Amino acid sequence: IRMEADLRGALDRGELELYYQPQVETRTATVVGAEALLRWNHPELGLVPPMRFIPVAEEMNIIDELGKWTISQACKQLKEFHGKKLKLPIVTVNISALQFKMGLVNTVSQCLRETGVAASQLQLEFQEGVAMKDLGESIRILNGLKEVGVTLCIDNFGTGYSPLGYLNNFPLDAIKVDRSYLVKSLENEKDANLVAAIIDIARNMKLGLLAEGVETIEQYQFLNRQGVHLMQGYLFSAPVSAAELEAMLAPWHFME
Ligand code: G
Ligand code: G
Ligand code: MN
Repeated sequence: IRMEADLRGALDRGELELYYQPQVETRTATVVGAEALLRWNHPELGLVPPMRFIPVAEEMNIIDELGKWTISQACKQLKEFHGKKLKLPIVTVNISALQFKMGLVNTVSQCLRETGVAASQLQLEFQEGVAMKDLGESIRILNGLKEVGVTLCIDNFGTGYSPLGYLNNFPLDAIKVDRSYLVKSLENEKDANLVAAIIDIARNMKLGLLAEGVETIEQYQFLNRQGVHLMQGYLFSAPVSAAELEAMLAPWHFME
């Protein structure tokens, strides 16, 4: 209840912060991207996780404002790293269902224009269910985003009770294998086969594939055997502050 009142001013008071979880190309051990994860530094409650305040923001109808801040902040961070000649090819931002229908194309192109960041450096990720309602409208929005030039990724692939046909209807670039499949895949062969099948879907449909929630060396080895080389998870790094991420980035030597 008080959270509502506080959240209204959180943006203005600068209490929101983006954390970043590195995405690693395992063959070269390089950070090739980072997922932006929103945090709220509440003066009394401490660090409030997004699961607690994003639903509140949606209810309060300020999710578009919050989402705009997030996209803009991600772009500013990209610009800052670029200015420092640090290599971070992509930042990927989570988009919630409500935000998706709230002028997202305009918001994205405005943020890119204002910061001068290349559209190809920004990725948007959303859950399967997000675009399932109002299919025609969703496809228009997704096509609009592709026209702007950002890349589109399905988060938590396979967990959304969505008919697989959307893979043909949506202009997608990549999917993220949900952590739950990965955990189970090391426990029994059936689940391992399921992960292999998901990997085949991505390959056959020419989609990028990233495994999320990689926590153990065994999981890494399993994925490696399957030919998956793009990973994100605690094994590599938890979500960290921008300053901590900076320390993990290699310089673009040709820009010297
Ligand atoms: O690290 P973590 O607790 O941050 O994230 C929890 C959940 O919150 C994830 O499902 C993630 O997708 C979501 N999330 C994190 N940041 C954002 C954001 O900026 N916007 C939206 N809509 N969801 C986010
Ligand atoms: O729904 P989405 O995939 O955006 O959620 C990302 C969430 O997963 C964030 O809360 C993030 O902190 C968390 N996360 C990231 N890496 C790991 C991991 O290796 N293990 C677990 N359990 N959670 C992770
Ligand atoms: Mn995500």
